[in-house]
Amino acid sequence: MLLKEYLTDNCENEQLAIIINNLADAAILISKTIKTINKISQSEVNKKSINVDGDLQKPLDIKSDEIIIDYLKKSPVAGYASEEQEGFIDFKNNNEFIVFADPLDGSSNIDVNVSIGTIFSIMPKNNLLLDKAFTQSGAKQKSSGFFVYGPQTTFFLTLGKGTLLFALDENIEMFVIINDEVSIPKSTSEFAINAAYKRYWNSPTAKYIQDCQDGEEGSRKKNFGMRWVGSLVADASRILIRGGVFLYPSDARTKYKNGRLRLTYEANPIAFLIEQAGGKAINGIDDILTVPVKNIHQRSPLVFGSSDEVIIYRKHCENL
Ligand code: AFP
Repeated sequence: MLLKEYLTDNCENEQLAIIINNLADAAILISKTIKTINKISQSEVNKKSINVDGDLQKPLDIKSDEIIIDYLKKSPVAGYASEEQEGFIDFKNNNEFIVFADPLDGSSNIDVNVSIGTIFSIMPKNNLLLDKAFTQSGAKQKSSGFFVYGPQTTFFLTLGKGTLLFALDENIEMFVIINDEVSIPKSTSEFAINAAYKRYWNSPTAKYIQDCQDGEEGSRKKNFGMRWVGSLVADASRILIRGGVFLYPSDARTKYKNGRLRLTYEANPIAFLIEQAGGKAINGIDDILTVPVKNIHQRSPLVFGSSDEVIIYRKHCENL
């Protein structure tokens, strides 16, 4: 079944269906743009700038954001917030839905050909003025998804009725369902964390990871493996497909005392997909989807994946 057909049959709100179809078309263009990178001079690719939050910004980050804005301007969308924009864009209309996006997540992997992607979250304004609508908690999402530009271009989507996985059929340039009921295994023996920052970890994180590393001789009585792509969409895709637990906790670095990832356009959309696939997503203690939003670029600790492991990690945080 094609994405368009799935949305016709399952998305009650026609405007929401149009927005998702247009975001999918934007992703297809972003995917193509990335693949033609060899036609962009290497100096252009490596040109760096800094975004509003002090993070590295590359030409493809900006290009991806521009592509999404072009497609949203053709969609029934009232406003747009992005990692690459300081404040939200007001499209000056009375449309009901607003969109958050990380236009190109994992951009430090662009010039080394590692999977990167686009993350989005869609919410209704709920009769709020735009500035208030953009500070609603993740529980208000009506849809979220992310595209992975990797060996295949894939697309995880939720409308709040489970999580689905699509793959781009390059011959017809359309997304086709390959799994209509993505389900994360409750248990796992694979964790994902950037172990280089061990000296910055809080004690719950240090305890949880040490127990995993102690293997079957330790308290967990089983061996664990580790993966860390350095691209949230790639790690989330693996976890949605085969299970696992992802941790980007708060740490002792000043810039990351609330974690590195952003709540509105990274943690919230990922958490919605993970929960709809039977997993859990927390900031340590609280479910991500309940965390109050104070501003668009607010950072949050993020631990998500196989529910058994997230529960064990949460117990360490509760015992802190
Ligand atoms: P970039 O977009 O700057 O590459 O950051 C990617 C990311 O936001 C997320 O996709 C990764 O999971 C995480 O940062 C990697 O962070 P570290 O580089 O600190 O491991």
